[in-house]
Amino acid sequence: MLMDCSGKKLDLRQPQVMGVLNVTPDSLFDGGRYLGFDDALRRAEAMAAEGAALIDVGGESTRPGAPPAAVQEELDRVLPVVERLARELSIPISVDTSKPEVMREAARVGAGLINDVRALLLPDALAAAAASGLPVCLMHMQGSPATMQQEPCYADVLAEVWAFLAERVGACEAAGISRERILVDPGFGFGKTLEHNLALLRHLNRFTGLAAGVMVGLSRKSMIGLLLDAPVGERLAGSLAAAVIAAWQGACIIRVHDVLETVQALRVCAAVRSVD
Ligand code: 8Y7
Repeated sequence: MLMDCSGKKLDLRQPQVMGVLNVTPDSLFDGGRYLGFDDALRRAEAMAAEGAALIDVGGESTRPGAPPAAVQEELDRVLPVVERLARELSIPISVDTSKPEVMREAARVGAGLINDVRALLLPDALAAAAASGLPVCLMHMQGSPATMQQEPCYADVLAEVWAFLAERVGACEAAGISRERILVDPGFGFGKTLEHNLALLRHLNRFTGLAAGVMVGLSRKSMIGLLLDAPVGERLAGSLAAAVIAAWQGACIIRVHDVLETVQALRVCAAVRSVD
């Protein structure tokens, strides 16, 4: 299936890699390294050359405990980068935001997808996303970034995350965003313990029927760190294993920091999966 991302086509029949481009001063892994405009462009070009099928540009840190960014600050960080990359690169540019103002402006300058960790729940976000005509990724989070890792609690994590995403898909459809433009994401690490994350990954295939596809972000997250007892810089192999487990179960977009390595791992996964 091909997803139309503002005129650029995204092939969801094979698992694809989304490269992370943080333009925040304080993100988890590459924070502070890609702040400058020229550095951000170079980094995005490198990820495209390594085989990324899309680039996710984010200007608000959602790491646990992070303070919220002001609207103007986020616009100032994100828009110039989205505009330039959308023009220069042949792959779609995704905007990682929850703010309706950022969605509207990013769409205007050429963004191809809206990636919202708050699943279009902020006031006016659903209307702004619908009006943009862009595909959306709806992510599950329990609580808010400030408090989400304090005491994550579920009676049945699979059922609750599934029900939340199903409700948000329904809300999108009611607002005029058709299913073929909707991706869902269980939100690894967003208000989840290691056990919750492992259960979601083990049973990720249960989410594939909810919308057009499943997206995941597992790259270098603390669940990998906990399993390996490794700092963020030493989580590549673990992240690749998690990416393959997700793709094997049908995830179609894997959001990562390490594009080349993940592209290679997914190519092997896709080749085996395509055998009858
Ligand atoms: C995710 C994400 C982050 C994720 C989606 C990090 C913006 C934290 N994680 N978006 N964003 N899914 N859809 O470690 O898992 O990259 S930020």
